[in-house]
Amino acid sequence: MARHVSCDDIRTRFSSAMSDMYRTEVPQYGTLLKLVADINAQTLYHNTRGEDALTTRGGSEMARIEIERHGAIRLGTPGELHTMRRVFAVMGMSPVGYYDLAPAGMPVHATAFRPVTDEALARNPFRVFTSLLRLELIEDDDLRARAAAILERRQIFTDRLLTLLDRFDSEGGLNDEDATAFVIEALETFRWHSHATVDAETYHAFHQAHRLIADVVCFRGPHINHLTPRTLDIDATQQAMPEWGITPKATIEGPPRRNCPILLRQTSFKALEEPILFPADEGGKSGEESGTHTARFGEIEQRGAALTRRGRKLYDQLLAASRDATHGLEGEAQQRALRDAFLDFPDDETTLRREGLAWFDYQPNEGASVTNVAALPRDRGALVEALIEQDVIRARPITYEDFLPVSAAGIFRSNLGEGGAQQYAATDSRAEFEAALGAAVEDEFALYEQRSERSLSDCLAQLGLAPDA
Ligand code: OOG
Ligand code: NI
Repeated sequence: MARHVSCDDIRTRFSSAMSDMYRTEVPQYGTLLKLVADINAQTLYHNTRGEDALTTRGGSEMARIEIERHGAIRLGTPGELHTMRRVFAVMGMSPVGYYDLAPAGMPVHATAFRPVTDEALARNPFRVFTSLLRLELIEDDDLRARAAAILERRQIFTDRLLTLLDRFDSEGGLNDEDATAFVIEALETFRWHSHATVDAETYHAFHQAHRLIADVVCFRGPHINHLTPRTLDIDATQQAMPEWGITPKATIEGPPRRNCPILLRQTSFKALEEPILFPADEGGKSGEESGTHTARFGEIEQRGAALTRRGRKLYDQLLAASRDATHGLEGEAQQRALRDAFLDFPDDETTLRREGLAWFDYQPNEGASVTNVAALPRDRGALVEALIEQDVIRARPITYEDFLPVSAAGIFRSNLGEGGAQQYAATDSRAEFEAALGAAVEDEFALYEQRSERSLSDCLAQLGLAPDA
């Protein structure tokens, strides 16, 4: 029997093919890649934040940084989400986390498909923020029914892709030929279509209700709306963007610049106004009509340490509290106010670790050994601290692999335009989301905790300090 290609390989082939496709579709994305590569090289050369900006196991993060991307798509129906989970499963990507964007005025909820193990993340951490339109939030009955009918009629996956998904599910993998076909077929779902599926009037009616609704409902598929490279210095990249002919949004989302980067900082360039064609009306009285649609943009991100629940709570509190101070500010002034608002968030690795605010990965230092076992503390926390102090082991922050709902809402907003801001009531729709998905989303905190715990027990075992009970 032909051997199966590993899910990690299929993911890498797919993300590289998608990056190539997007570069052709949106040339500014290609410019952004060059700029980020340039800044990363400079940052590493000057090493001010270079290798230290790479958290977990420096070596493997260095290898992944050049290919590291995240993307985003917006789906229309529960069935689409269900099949999309099977598509990502072929690439070793699982749904992690639940993001409700309704409180931020977006009629969608979402998850992030991504690899979850140390090994798979080190190979290629490709992630896709995947939202599902919540039709029930469209107030107008008639419009809601029209949207549902249009979405019901479309098929965003090719027949061949569906056949390959069945084969993957029944045989537990794909051989090389099928893996190649899978990448080609799956890419079709993410492709841009400049022909809308509805006439101009219908498009404008959805657009009026919410720009996001028009973007999801009026096209043949869920075009990839951005692909994001990872920068080692987002402030420098943001600053350099205009010289490269790119206009960034005014403020960087997420935490302020710090000595120990935490979570995720992001900025984007504005969505392009792209020409589209509406089909001729049904009576054939008029031919194709031209128009424009803004959806696709470019984004960059800088990743820092994953926070524990406790750290995350502090982050959410400080971010909420900062809102008054940063209100109406942009650029440097906004970042300065944000920095002040975050002074209560410890900014050295030792405190972050001792106070249980961030997750760490533990490894024995090369050639290190324990000389006097009897003299070591018995309490695990104290033991770890003693071993770090004696230079026997090294702790490094674990990289945050997920997204932030407030930042995501900021990214959505800056690319959909501020007009037509909406308020939706917060309703917990996680159960509906998971029913559509056909699975529970994984808890990101539990994943980080497992990875941290495993690294610590492996590390202690390597030093002959494995707990015997
Ligand atoms: C997704 C926006 C969220 C991020 O990086 O937070 C996102 C979208 O616009 O569809 O990609
Ligand atoms: Ni993004």
